[in-house]
Amino acid sequence: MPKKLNIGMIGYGFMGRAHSNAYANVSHFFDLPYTPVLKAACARDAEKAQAFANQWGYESVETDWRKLIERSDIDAIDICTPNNLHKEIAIAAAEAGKMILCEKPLAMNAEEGAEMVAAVENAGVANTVWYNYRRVPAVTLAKQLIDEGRLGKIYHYRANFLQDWTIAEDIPQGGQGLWRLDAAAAGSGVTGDLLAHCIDTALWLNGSLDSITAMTETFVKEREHALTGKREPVKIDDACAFMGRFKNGSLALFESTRYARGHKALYTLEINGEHASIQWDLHDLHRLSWFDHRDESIVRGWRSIHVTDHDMPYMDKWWVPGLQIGYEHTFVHHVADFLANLGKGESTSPTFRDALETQHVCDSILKSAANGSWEKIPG
Ligand code: SOE
Repeated sequence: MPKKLNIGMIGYGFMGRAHSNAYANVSHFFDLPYTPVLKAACARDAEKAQAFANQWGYESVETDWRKLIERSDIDAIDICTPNNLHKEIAIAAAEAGKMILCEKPLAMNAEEGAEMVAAVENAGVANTVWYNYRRVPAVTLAKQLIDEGRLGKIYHYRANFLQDWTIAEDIPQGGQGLWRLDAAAAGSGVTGDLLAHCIDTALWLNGSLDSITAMTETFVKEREHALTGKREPVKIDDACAFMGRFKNGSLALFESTRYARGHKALYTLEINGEHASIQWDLHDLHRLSWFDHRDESIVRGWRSIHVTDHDMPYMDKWWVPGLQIGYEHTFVHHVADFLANLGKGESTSPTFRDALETQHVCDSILKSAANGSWEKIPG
């Protein structure tokens, strides 16, 4: 019989829903040593917190996250707030001995991130950061193929995360939903929000980055602030591109923007190795493209692997081969890994420490863009 793991969820937006869905469904599909219980939902607005709790089946509601953390019936805190609250909540939760599942990016910057790492490591509490795209089965399969050496030496890693939802100048900054445009709440723009996903996946698949040089742009310079009603300077980056070198000698070329008209969430990656190449595209997330130069020349070409067979990562837990899964399942996989690892006393990657490396890369990108410099990644 699995043990119960009582979840205290802070925040009720897009990610609060994605994580709640994962907790609610994981035990139906995975045999695990723990089963999550939706114990309490927390948000400042009591009515909204209650509506969220009713919708997802949380047993109780809190309006002060400190009270939630003090509760002895809560085992794990899930942080789904804007980025500027991650540090304070995570440190308080760690000091109270709670496990922590924190939404990405880890923090506003690496300095904050380092304090959070110290807090969870000193407290010895299980921790993870929700960089969910690692757990798309096709991406996990890419990791397997790379680790098996099938690509040979890696020469190039290319990634993009393109959106187009902030082009209109009359979109305000700040407030619910739009805090991502407010530097005081988000820390940075696309660098921490989108490129951080690409960096997390890249560090996992291809190892650490050594150095980078970057450029950023803020296309709309002023927006009304939802909280003050005044037009205020926009301090986030709307677009960011960087190139760099990985420690394994391969070259990096990354781009993210919210100004690529026609693209809603186009996360693509391509890795070129000595023997073979891989491509993946979030809009077609259940497929992995594979080119192997060792194939006989008359049949050599890109193949599109439909990642649904039961010998492919996570897929034996879902439907029959040929039937695909989607975005929400990546969060289910993350919770499943977290609970399975908890049973073994092991940590679940990306841990706070893993996510701090991504945070260092993001900080270096912003520093390089501001100074026009090449930056060595610290650590
Ligand atoms: C931004 O639009 C956003 O929702 C990110 O915050 C998520 O992390 C990304 O997965 C999808 O886009």
